[in-house]
Amino acid sequence: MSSASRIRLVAASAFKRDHHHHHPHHHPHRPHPPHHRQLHHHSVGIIGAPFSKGQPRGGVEDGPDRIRSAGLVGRLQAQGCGVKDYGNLRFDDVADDAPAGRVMRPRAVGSASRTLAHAVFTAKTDGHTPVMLGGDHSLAIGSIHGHAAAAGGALSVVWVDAHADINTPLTTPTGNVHGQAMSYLVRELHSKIPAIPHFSWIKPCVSAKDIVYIGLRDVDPEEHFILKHLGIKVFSMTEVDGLGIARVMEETCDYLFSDAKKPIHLSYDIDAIDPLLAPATGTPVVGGLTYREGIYITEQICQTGLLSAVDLVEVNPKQGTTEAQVLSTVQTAVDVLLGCFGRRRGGNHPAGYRLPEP
Ligand SMILES: [Mn+2]
Repeated sequence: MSSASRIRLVAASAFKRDHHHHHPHHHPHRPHPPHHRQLHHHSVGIIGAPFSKGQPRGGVEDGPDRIRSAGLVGRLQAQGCGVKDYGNLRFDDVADDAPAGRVMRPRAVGSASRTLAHAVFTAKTDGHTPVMLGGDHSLAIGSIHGHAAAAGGALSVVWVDAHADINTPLTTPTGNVHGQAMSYLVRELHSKIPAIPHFSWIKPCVSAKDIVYIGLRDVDPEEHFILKHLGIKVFSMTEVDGLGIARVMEETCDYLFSDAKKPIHLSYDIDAIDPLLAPATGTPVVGGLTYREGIYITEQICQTGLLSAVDLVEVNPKQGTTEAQVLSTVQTAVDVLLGCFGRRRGGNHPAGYRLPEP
């Protein structure tokens, strides 16, 4: 082998390694956004929350381990993130958990949410960006509550979902708390929430004006009333179709940053993504986000430099009819999370990278 071709091989392998590692860095000739530095210092705290009692289907408790099995930790590390995996939470069994009004399994949900709130609070105060792997979306009660307590001030919530999950205990058609999670958190709905066993610790901690929904396409009439009545910002699939996802994200950021730049809580329900790609979920709805739209949301949220906690919920391996369906759902979930922490589809390279000299 000539020395010239050996050099080419060395250079090629260096680039291959670099490509493989996906280190986040902007190309040097482009101006860096002001939050540029933060892209290199993600420290992720993974919290598994194998909880399914906010809805009736078994299997969603297997979500955290399936998402880990797809290589989440290693891939986050490969793109330059520090990762602490706190493992899976263990939730108390509640023997007698009769419905409270329409609300199903209230004691189990209330107590699991409280456990999760403490875990998210701890991960935040340890200096990590918590990633809560669900489990069903009732877990957002605990996740957002714990995040708000640790942040100490107002949060923005970006809720990416086919559903609004904002039924109150009195409007819920099913009683499942995963369809009510937001109602317990919004200050403006506080007077509409009755007392529920094991829920008394929950204090509303998000203002209606600090919420943006993206991807909605299955909203109950009572929920639609709430969204309109409170003036909550919604980019349903109609707006995604009409404006395009780039404009939706531009408007999302303009809206959220119009007064102060608050930490962002991203609550990402995998059912926001079209069920052709992410079918292994409890309540799939046709006409969802494409892979590209779903990932673009995460790239743009990451670029704000304000992402402060993430939920990835409702991956239910038992709802897949084939292993390929489960894998497609799980791999999409992993890509959503990688996008939250600096992965760019245009490629990345480490900050200190230097071309090999001949
Ligand atoms: Mn949801």
